[in-house]
Amino acid sequence: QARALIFDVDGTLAETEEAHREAFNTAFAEAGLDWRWDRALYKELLRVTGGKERIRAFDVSRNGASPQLSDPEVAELHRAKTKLYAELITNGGCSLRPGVHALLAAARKRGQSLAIATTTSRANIDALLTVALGKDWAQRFVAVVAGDEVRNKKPAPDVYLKVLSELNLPGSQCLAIEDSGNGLASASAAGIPVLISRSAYFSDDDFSGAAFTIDDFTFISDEPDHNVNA
Ligand code: XBP
Ligand code: MG
Repeated sequence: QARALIFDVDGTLAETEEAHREAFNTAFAEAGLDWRWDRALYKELLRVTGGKERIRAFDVSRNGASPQLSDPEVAELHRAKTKLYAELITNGGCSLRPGVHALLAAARKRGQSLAIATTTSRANIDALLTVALGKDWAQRFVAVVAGDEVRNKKPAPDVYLKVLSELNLPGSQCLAIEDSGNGLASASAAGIPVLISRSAYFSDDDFSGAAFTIDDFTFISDEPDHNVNA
């Protein structure tokens, strides 16, 4: 069995992208921009990982060589988006995907270490997991690495390589749990086998490089999620 399970966050632990999308759109409106990302457009934009990078890519796709926003303006817009996202998650909640609580509990029982490798920011992980797992959530994870803590975001392997060095394990002894083609590429490039759990936005990505592909985690346990939330 794998000695550690390394989890992606967005799309894998929880279906967060609609909250991200709403936060982007509210930030655009509050900044006086006439930008609006509907689901079809957001699905395309999700190919670009990272919120700041996604805003920049959209600006360039619209305005070519003379983008509307400077780098500091992109950073400020993304700061506002991050604040709005945390508010949405903290006030509205966002449950973990079905079976995730059971999977975390089962891994713990088996003695597997848990880790997180994500493109989003630490503030966003904190908002999500404080609601879902409680304020001491970080104690369950041996390593947590977020997007801005490495040079290159997924599909580059950086975030997974940093997790492996914190776990002090080779990739072959771990299992990455992901939902997107970019996540699969990132973990694979770090030498980690990947289990894909298909999510709302990425279900039609190419997962031929994955070790396993499943639709959700409900096979893990018959126990209702709330019984294994300890
Ligand atoms: C998630 C992302 C993130 C979120 C938005 O990718 O790409 O950019 O969409 O979060 P993954 P930020 O699940 O592969 O980590 O705005 O904080 O980047
Ligand atoms: Mg993901």
